[in-house]
Amino acid sequence: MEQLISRKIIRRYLEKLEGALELDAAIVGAGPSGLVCAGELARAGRRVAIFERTLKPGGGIWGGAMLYNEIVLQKEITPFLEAAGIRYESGQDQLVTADSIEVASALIYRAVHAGARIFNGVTVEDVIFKHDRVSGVVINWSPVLDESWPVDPLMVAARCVLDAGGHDGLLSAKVARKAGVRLETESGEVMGEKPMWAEKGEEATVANTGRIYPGLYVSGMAANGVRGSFRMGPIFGGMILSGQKAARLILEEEV
Ligand code: 48F
Repeated sequence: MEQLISRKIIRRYLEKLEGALELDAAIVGAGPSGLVCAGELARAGRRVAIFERTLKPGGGIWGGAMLYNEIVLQKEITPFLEAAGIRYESGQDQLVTADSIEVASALIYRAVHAGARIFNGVTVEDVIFKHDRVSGVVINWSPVLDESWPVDPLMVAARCVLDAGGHDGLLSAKVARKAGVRLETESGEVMGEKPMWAEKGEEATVANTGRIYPGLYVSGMAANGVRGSFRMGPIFGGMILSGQKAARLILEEEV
């Protein structure tokens, strides 16, 4: 019995991993923008996988604000919330609140159920860079990297890569540094996130979402980190719109 359990798990996992070695889009990080983008691309029939460093897809959603597990969204996002089956509380102003656990689990379920694969505990440590284009990701088990063990990674080919890795745009910075290229930003490099300004940060995260190098896209807070815009804290409408915009652009421009 025990060996049957093990065999089933090993076989199935390897089937999933092997099925993800050639992707239309490889997404770095299962925060809200990455999850929304993955769900939209999978619903459009594209091969998409998310590689998430931690055990827990959902990124910054779970903890709400200072562990108060509620998040705030703009009223205009409510059609998306309703389609995703997420309940919310509405008042007189332009903001609604939702339970962060319900939002995180709904976004994860929607992405996976639409056909996106999430590989948790896997870090994207580098990209494949060929013919002046980002062409995939280089992955390794997060604990291997945390322990600095000298273990070589595996590689996944992808027609494009989305850096949805959150606040600092670290992967994009690594691409620019290691490939020695200028990114499609004002300064040609990762500009660094600015302090808090909720309204500006929300607008910017959507405006900043897009291609920053052939084959490389940014969304969510990584987009603000890369293009030097403000942060916005526990308001999440911009993250959802950013994920949708990333998917739209990838469908139009890449796959
Ligand atoms: O930061 P994060 O939640 O992504 P986001 O879509 O959303 C930001 C908001 O949660 C919040 C905010 C309010 O609107 O400002 O912060 O920008 O999630 C990013 C995910 O990417 C993972 C990381 O563990 C997190 O779950 N991640 C980061 N770098 C890597 C990675 C990497 N190199 N490889 C794999 N996963």
